[in-house]
Amino acid sequence: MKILLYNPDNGVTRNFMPHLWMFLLQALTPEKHEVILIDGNAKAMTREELVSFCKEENIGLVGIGSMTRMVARAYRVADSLREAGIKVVMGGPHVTECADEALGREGGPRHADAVALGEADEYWADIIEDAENDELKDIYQPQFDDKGNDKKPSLQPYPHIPWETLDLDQFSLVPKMFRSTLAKLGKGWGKFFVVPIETGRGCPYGCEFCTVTGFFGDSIRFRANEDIVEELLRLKARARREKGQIAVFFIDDNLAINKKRLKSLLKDMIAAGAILPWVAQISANLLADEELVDLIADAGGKWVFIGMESIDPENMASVNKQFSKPADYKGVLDRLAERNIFAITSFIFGMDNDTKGVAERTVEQIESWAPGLPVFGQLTPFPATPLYTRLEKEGRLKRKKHWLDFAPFVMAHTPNKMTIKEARTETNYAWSRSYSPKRNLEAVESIKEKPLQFRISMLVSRLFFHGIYFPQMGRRAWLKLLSQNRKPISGLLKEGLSKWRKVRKGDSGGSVSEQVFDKPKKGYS
Ligand code: B12
Ligand code: SF4
Repeated sequence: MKILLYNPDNGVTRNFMPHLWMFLLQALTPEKHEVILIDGNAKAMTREELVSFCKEENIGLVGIGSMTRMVARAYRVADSLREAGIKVVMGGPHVTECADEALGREGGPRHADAVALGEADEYWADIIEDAENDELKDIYQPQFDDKGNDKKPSLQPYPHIPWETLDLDQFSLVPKMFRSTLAKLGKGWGKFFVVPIETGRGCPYGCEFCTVTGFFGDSIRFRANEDIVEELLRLKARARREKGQIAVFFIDDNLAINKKRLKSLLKDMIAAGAILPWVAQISANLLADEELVDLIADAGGKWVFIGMESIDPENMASVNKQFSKPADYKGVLDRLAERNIFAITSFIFGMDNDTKGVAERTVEQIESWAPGLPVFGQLTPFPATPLYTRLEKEGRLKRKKHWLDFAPFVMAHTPNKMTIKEARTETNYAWSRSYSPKRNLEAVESIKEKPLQFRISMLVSRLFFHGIYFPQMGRRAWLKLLSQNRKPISGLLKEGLSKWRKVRKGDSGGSVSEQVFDKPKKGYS
């Protein structure tokens, strides 16, 4: 049977990396079946095109995965496929919590032939077998243990995802208009992929707004170090073979949740030379450990995603995240920046103690720290979270099923101390100020003592990052952005060119790129 795994586009713009679940389920599919992957964020297709594609390819089963924010879109795609007689199974965090909605048991239309609850690793093959025999059940879920809890996959062994041979072309991040020019610049510049890798699942912290503790559980399961190192080495070999740039996103919710285990993993990566540039999510409270931060730098860590949420400790307490202390944020970012690691800092507006002006107060603080990539969202009650239950009890939910009429940056409940409209204005202010040409220039200049490649990385990341959250896909949008940011771009280009000329005149050994992009010094600048 031919199976299509489809990820609907998120309605904003493209994701910067593919979703792991597709590769994982593909790897867990019995060999006799063929699996095709399409990510709507990377390869835009109308519903009609998708249906024709499935018919032409004789697809027997479509698997759709979705977060809450794109579930309405996922349902529409599923409806079109089912109308054309194609079987659909849906999985992921949203339908796990709202299975009845997907199955039309709440009075609305039915969208899926079957739903997959929780982690599907151990029963995905059963779904395929039942689909092949035309015996799909409504609901699939993990087996239960003696206490009636889901039996979670141990992750040891972990499926072999054949990164070395997978067709990743739809996921190259270099915009088409720049590919040929960049390819001429040097080895591997025409292609760039960010590949998701997990090293463990679960989080014990239970922040009020988060689905992770409920979904993956509060005890953590880790993969074996050797297995992760082997996966990284295969990716590194591919990057070398194809002369492409590959970076890794460790998608664990908190890579350092067990510091001892992370240190041992990083030491194993360093010993095996399994070093690729990587990004990981780590909470601020775990980044005070100097040895750990040194190891992160030595093992290739370039960016750390930190859920900072708010600069107001009262807000942090209100969402059960008081373990993360705003007073520590500056120190954490400085410690990282000393090692040339920068942070993607995530903030939430519309929290219970937020008042008008919160964006300005927050951004002012952010601007006094080491530069990074701030991200701003709003407090969102995802189904089955403690936050959803609390707001429902308090009668504060304005749109109980906000996902069915998803609107970016429009809150589903009224914040305590401002209106929904004000929360939106605050969020827009924070984004536009933080990624203005003025701020981009300041961010690059604030690290002028750093080697050239870190400043280029800071600027390029800033230009791209805004595009993850706001549409920035067309040639005109890009040209406008480049023109607005011409000052730092031309400054860095000039510096790079003059270094390049010097290197060409009096060659002192090593490759041109090694000499232009100074090798980072030990002891850090
Ligand atoms: C990586 C990640 C991202 C990446 C992008 C996603 C990507 N390309 O991978 C980034 C950083 C960009 C991101 C952004 C956001 N994210 Co995010 N992200 C994650 C994260 C950390 C890992 C996802 C992952 O790969 N997990 C590991 C895989 C193996 O698990 P899985 O996807 O759940 O898949 C398993 C099962 O669900 C099931 N399954 C899944 N799909 C399907 C489909 C079928 C057919 C079947 C049978 C089974 C199945 O089988 C899989 C194997 O067991 C999760 C948290 C988490 N631990 O999952 C949050 C998470 C998915 N994100 C979340 C959110 C809210 C967001 C944002 C909206 C945050 C924000 N306010 O901006 C944005 C949205 C961005 C956008 N434009 O869409 C929420 C979603 C909650 C919900 N109910 O929807 C999560 C769960 C985190 C949380 N705090 O609650 N995210
Ligand atoms: S927000 Fe992060 S730390 Fe808090 S429960 Fe979710 S995954 Fe864990």
